[in-house]
Amino acid sequence: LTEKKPCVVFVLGGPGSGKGTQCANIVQHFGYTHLSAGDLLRAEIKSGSENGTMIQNMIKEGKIVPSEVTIKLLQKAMLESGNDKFLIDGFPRNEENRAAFEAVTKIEPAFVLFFNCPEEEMERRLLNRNQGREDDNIETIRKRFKVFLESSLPVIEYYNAKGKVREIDAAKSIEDVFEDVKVIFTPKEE
Ligand code: UP5
Ligand code: MG
Repeated sequence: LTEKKPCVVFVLGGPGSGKGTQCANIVQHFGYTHLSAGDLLRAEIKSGSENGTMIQNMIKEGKIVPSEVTIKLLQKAMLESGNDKFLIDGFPRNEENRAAFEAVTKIEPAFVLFFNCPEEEMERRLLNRNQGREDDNIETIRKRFKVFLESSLPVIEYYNAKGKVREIDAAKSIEDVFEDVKVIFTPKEE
C-alpha cells in the first residue's frame, strides 16, 4: 500500500509533431525510459500475437486500439524496464484511454508534454519520413489528423484544466525544440 508510484510524463501531440524524436533526446539527458504506445503496438503486430491483425487494421485506419490492449503492453514494458521514470509517448489518445489507465494503474501523470505543431508541417514530415510505416500515406495521415482533433485534443484540454500541460512550439528545428524541452525537465533552483 505504501509502494512508491513511478513518475510518468505523458508526451502528446499530433502525428509527426516530433514526440519520438524529442523523447530520444530526453532519455539521453534525463534518465527516463521511453515507452511509445505506437511502437509497442507495432511490435505486437510483428510478434504475430493473436491481436496482431486487429491492431494492424486499426493502425491502417488511424483508429485508436482498445485501451486494455495498449495498457497491458505499457504495464509490461514498465515492469520489464526496472526504471521508475517513464515518458509515455502517444498515449492516452482519448478520454477512455485516460480513464482506463488511471483506473488500472492508479497513476496520475506528473505533467503532460504537448508538442503543438501546424498540420501542414506535420503532414510534410510524415510524407518525408520514409520508414515504411503503413500509416504514412496521405489517406491514413488525414484520418490520423481527424482522430487527433476529435479524440486526443480533448485529453490535452482535460489536463490543461488541471494545470498539468507544458506546451511546446514544435514547429521549430529539432535542436530548438529540445532547448525548450530541457527547460521543462531541468529542476528549478529555489
Ligand atoms: N522531425 C521530428 N521533429 C522535427 C522537427 N522539429 N523539424 C523537422 N523534422 C522533424 O517525427 C516525425 C518525422 O519528422 C521524423 O522523420 C522526424 O525526423 C521528423 P517523430 O519524432 O517520429 O514524430 P511523432 O510525433 O513521434 O510521430 P508519429 O508518426 O509516431 O505520431 P503518431 O502519434 O501518429 O504515431 P504513433 O506511433 O503514436 O501511433 C500510430 C498509430 O497507432 C495511431 O494512429 C493509432 O492507430 C495507434 N495507437 C493506438 O491505437 N493507441 C495508442 O495508444 C497509440 C497508438
Ligand atoms: Mg512516434
